[in-house]
Parts: sequence; C-alpha cells; structure tokens
Amino acid sequence: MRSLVRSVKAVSVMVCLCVAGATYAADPAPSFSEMPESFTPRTETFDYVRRDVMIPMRDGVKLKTVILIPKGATRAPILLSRTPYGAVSRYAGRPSKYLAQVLGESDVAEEAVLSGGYIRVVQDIRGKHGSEGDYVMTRPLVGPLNPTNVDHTTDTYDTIDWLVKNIPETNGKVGIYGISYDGFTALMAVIHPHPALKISIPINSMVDGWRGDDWFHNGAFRQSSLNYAYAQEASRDSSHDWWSDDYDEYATWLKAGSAGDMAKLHGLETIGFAQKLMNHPAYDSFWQQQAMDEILAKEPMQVPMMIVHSLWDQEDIYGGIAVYKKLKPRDTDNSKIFLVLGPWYHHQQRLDGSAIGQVKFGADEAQYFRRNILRPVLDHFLKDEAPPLTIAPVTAFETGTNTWHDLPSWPQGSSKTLYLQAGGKLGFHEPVASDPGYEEYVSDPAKPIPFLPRPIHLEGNDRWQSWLVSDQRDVSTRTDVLTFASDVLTQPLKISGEPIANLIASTTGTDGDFVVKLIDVYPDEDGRQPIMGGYELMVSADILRGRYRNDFAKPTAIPAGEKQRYRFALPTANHVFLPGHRLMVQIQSSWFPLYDRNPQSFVENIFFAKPTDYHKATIRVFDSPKNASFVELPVVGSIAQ
Ligand code: PG9
Repeated sequence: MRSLVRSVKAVSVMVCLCVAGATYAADPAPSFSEMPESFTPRTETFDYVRRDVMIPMRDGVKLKTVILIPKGATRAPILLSRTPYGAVSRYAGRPSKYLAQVLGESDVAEEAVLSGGYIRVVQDIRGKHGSEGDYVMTRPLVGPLNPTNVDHTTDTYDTIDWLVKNIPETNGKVGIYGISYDGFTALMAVIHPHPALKISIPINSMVDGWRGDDWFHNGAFRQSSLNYAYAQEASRDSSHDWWSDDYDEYATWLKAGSAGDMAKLHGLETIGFAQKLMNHPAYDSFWQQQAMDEILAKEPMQVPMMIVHSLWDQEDIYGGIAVYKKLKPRDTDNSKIFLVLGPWYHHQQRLDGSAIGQVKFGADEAQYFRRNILRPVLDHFLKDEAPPLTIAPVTAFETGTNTWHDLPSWPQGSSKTLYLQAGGKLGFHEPVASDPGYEEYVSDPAKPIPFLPRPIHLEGNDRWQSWLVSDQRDVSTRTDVLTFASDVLTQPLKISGEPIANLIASTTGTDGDFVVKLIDVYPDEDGRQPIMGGYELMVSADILRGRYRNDFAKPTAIPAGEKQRYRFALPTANHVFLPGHRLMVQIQSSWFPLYDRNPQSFVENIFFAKPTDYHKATIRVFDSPKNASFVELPVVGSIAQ
C-alpha cells in the first residue's frame, strides 16, 4: 500500500515536471516573479505625452527631467521650472490621463499650460531627488564660493540647449518661472542665458538669505532654517524629517537654549549648510558674494523678467523688491523689468487668493494674477504670433481698498515723518517736550514674545502662511511691548514703498533686538465681519539685531545705557489706511521662536550663547523733540490730518 502511494506520487511529480517543463520551454523567463521586467503603461487615451529623461550637463552629471506635452502640440513654447522639491513628487506625481490633474495647483501656470498649449518641463536640480551630482544649498555661482565648474547658470543653459534640440514639438522659445527656491533658480537662469530663454518669472524668490529672506532678517536668525537645512540635506530625497520635541514650538525652542544647542540636539554636525549658517552669523563675504540682487546688478540685462512679490510673504519678503530696485534704473525703455505686487502669502499665487487668514480681499486675487497677468506675459514673450504686451511696468494691488493699479514705477510714495509721541501717541507733528522723554520696557529672554499666540503648532493648519496678518492685539498690551497709536483717521492715508524705522533707544544690555511693526487698526466694530472689529493688522514689520546697527558685516557691542540710533527699512507696502482706522507702531525686542533669542549681552556668536549669557534688559525708546524716534512713511499725496 505504502509503495503504491509512493509510486503514484512519483508519477504525479513526473507529470508535473513534464507539464512544467513544457511551460518553461514556452516561456524564456524562468522566473517565479509575477512582475514583467519592464512595463509600458497604456497612455493612448491621455491628453498629453510624458517623457522622463536624464539630461546630461557639461560635467557629465545627468539631471532628472519630466517633459509634459499636450497631445497634438506643434510649435509650442516650453515652460521650465528647476526645483529642489521633487520634479516628480511635487510637480508631476499625480497619475492621471488629464494634464490638468497632473499639474493641479502645484503649478502656478497650470491654466496657462492647459489653455495656451505650452510644453511643461520640470527638473530636479543637481543633487536632489532623481538628479545626479552634489547638492549645495542655493548653489552659488562658480567662483570663490563654488570651486566646481558648474552652477545653476550652466545647468539651465545645458538643459535649455537639450530641450530645444530634442523636443520636436517646440517652437524653440523657453520661459522659466518658479516660486521661492524655484524663483531663485529662475533668477540664476538669466545670467549667461541660453538664447532660447525669452522670459524669466521669479516669484517670491530667495535673493539674500541674510538681509531679509529665508535664513536671517537683518542679522536675527530664523530658527526654522535649521529644520529646512536638515530636511534638504540629510538625504537626497528629503526623506529625513525634523522631529518635534513638543506640541508647542515655543516650548521646543525655549527648552533647547540657543539655536546652536538645537542644532546639536538634532545632530546637524554633518549637515553642511547648517554649519555654514552657524559659522556666518554676520553679513560677511559669504553672504555678500551670493546676494542675487548685487550679482544681477553687474550682469547685462538680456532676458526680460517679471518679478512677482507677495505683500505678506512670510519667507522671502525682501528679495524680489531688492532685485527690482537694482535692475529697474537700467531699464530705461521699460522693456526688460516688470514688477507685480500682490496680496498674498508666500506661494499663494498658485492657490486660492481670496483671503489670508481673516483678511478678505473680495475676489480671488491669485486667479486674477494667473489669468490677467501671468498668461498674457507668457504669451507675449513665447508665442509665435505674439500678442502685444498689455501689462504696465508695475502692476500693484493696493491693500485696504483692495484694488489693482497699473503704475509707471515703484515706489510711489515720498517720505513723511511719523513720530512716536509721549503717552503712546503717534502723529505727523514733531513731539513736544515731555517728561521723561522716553517709554521703557523690560525685555526678558527667559520669556520671549511669541510671534503667534501659544501653543504655536504649525502642522495641519494655515497659521504659518497667515501669521503676518495675525491680529497683534494679543501682544499690544504686554508690558514688554510699546504701542503708539494715532487718532482716528478722517481721510484715507496711502503709503507706497518701504517704511523706514528710526529709533533712538538705549538698553541696559550690550546687545539686543528691535522689532518694529507698522499696524492698521480697524474700527472698533465691523458689522459685516465682526472678528475684524478693532483688528490690528500688520502692514509692514521687521527686526534688526542691535549689534549690526552700524555695520551688517561687523557686529559691535551696544554701549550699555547709551542712546543709539537704530535705522532699518521695513518690507514694502502698498496700503491705504481708511477713514475710521488708526495707525499704530509697536516695538518689542523678541519674536520667538521664529527668531532666535538675543542674549542681550554681547557674545561673539549668538548661535553658541550659553545659558549664563542671557539677561534681562531695560530698553528705553526716546520720543522727545531732541531725541525723536519715528517711522519714515512713503506717503502718496498730502497728509490731511
Ligand atoms: N522659502 C523657501 C526657501 C527658498 C530658498 C532657500 C530656502 C528656502 C521655499 O519656499 O522654497
């Protein structure tokens, strides 16, 4: 019985082998895997053609590039963006047969691509995601800060050269655009440009990381730069995320100590850019040599540029205007440099633009930009039968009245002095003598002023995007914040340009920060939108690290108890303070944890301040006729007060 079973089994094994043998003979791939060696998706029904290519650069490094061509396109212009954020994951990751769905709201020019029949190209910059090569943060030009022979200018040139030679569907004209980092790469593209590059549109671009864009503002360090450097440089695919230490970021950073202590806590010793940030706290040659406005000022202006600036840009509020100021005087026939100012937070141009937080504009001003400004400009510079250019040299949204204006130039205002006056008053008349001739407060680094109401938790909400318009009432009554307010306005007051803060102040410390906020105070009650009753809206605000009051490159201790002048420009505004509103100026000495705490005693490098270096200080801001503190306001028209 047992042998019969054995022989039956043996026969069935043989049968199986034969059957299997016959099968294997018919299939040349003797693999148990169910996956094909390669798979070609069926895309006949798609409304676009996609090509994923590796484009070779002059040094042999290949850059991952995604090309999306509307089906049937001929003589189509190319819209290029170069990004560190993932050409596939950020810009072309959504699987769909419809190009509209692939691009979605990640692409500010999505509507232009679709309705204008453009070819869309997105590329990973070297060292990130699918591209080969080494990554360097906002890689400087070949030269003292870049010992290689490649930079974004060469990579853009090589990319465009390849695109116009290898995409038969193109008319050979290329436009480059991008927001923020991708705006920085759009700026780089105009240096030694490829002849096929016809227009560059840098939007909210990073220009000068020390003066007022992502890393520092006037020397005060923006602490989230450490998180950013970590996410960007710990891995090629940005897969290492910063971990949280506390639900409330205020607590997180306060517990850590200095920014340098935080860097240690999160193991940033091998993150090259974090080390550079900590080794270059002042505006030394490292920063000066990579300031894009200065670089562009020395270059011939070959490629027209439309600079797009957000009036409430929480990340790069400095750079666009800085570039405009440097380049516009050379554009005497208004053919090369265009400026757009919009009521947006950072990168809101690609999203819904009808409001920021509680501040509503009455219409989708981002869509307005995309349809009425971006698309016609692209068409003019890139289409074969180019329509005439319809935009003004400056297209500016006026906040307050919420209206768009075509302007011949920027800024429009001329300086009028708005004085801080005794008793917390603010006005255009010189202050009268008063006792004691100053206002004072105690700034305590152990209790820094939160930049948003606590708990500060920025994940899963829009608090970071909207923080610049957040209601300042929560701090205006703090004893470590000085508040000066005007009478209620009876006439509109329009400003257009950069307000400039001028403080005469002393401190009992030997270092210290000064934050100056220009605020529009709404009428006490608002019937339509009750939450706006008495709202304190920042129109323009910034910080200066006191050690840099005389020289950004050479920090000096503040002589304790001595009056010093602190003069610095605030970000550009284009705003009307309406009748019934009041002007307000607030002054404080911390904005935490957005900016690192100043220990208020002079140390060599604040990144490495020790707990014993942090001291309370008493700050006096003078408002007497002899020692007047004021804000130079870029007022349009006369002042009717
Ligand atoms: N603001 C971001 C950034 C730009 C450049 C350098 C570092 C950060 C961004 O949104 O891309």
